[in-house]
Amino acid sequence: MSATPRRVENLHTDKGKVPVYATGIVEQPWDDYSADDHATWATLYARQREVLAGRASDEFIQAQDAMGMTPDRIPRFADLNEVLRDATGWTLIGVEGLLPELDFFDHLANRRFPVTWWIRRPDQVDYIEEPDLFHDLFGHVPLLMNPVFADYMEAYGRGGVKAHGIGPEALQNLTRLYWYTVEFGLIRQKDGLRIYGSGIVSSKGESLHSLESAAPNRIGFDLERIMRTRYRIDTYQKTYFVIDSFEQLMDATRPDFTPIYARLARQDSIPAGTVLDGDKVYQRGSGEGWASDGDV
Ligand code: HBI
Ligand code: FE
Repeated sequence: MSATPRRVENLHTDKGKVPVYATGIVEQPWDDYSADDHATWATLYARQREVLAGRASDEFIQAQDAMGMTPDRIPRFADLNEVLRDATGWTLIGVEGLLPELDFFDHLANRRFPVTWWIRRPDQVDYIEEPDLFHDLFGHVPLLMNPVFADYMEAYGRGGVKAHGIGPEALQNLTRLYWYTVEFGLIRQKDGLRIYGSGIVSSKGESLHSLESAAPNRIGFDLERIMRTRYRIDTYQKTYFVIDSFEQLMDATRPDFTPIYARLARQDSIPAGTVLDGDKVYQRGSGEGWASDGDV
């Protein structure tokens, strides 16, 4: 067994937090996880499953159970890969932390999902600034069992590789799409709004905030609206976008985005907390009705 890889975390400088990018692929050092590591997984897993009952989308809960994830101990990537590969052809690879965007997109385009090999320390249980094993494994991996979402993630990766070749503005537009769907997306079920975004499902506070707080906007999915909307990474989101289904998400990514990027380049970006005329605004936790300024 090679030596345990080192944790790669954001650098805290006098200019604030600077993300550190590492591109290496590492074997999951499963035998090196400490009792604290497994206890952190168990605590977070049990707590989140309790919070997510009635709040996470049905697909998320079904997928996580189908994967055979449990709170007992940190899952082995090799075990999950057997189930995941059969279901949708995706496999997990161990990484040290955040990857440069092109590396990340290339992995997604080849149905490889990068999972950080290390889990947060016990004192970081309530908040950690960068994606750790819990965020990636508990938050991102289950929905890769869902065939439509699995297709969306591959299509997203392919789009990311293309956007990277077009330029920084196209990349920014596309990164916003990832942020407001894969990381912080809500989905409408007949019994109400539910969470599917990984950044929400892996956070107790945001799981409650996203559905029950009066503060954030909840706006119906609109591709170009999302691609224009700015976001912050260090606070709860001011706006969540709501899809009707993963098919809607997959359909939205079918067209070639090049003309969309060209159109967006001529438009201003939208501050995160803004509501525009014509936005489909959902009330908190609502399932059926939505009201918009232009509603008749
Ligand atoms: N790297 N390991 C890892 N995990 C991510 O979720 C990730 C990343 N690099 C870039 C990134 N996400 C976002 O900028 C995406 O929007 C591309
Ligand atoms: Fe993430």
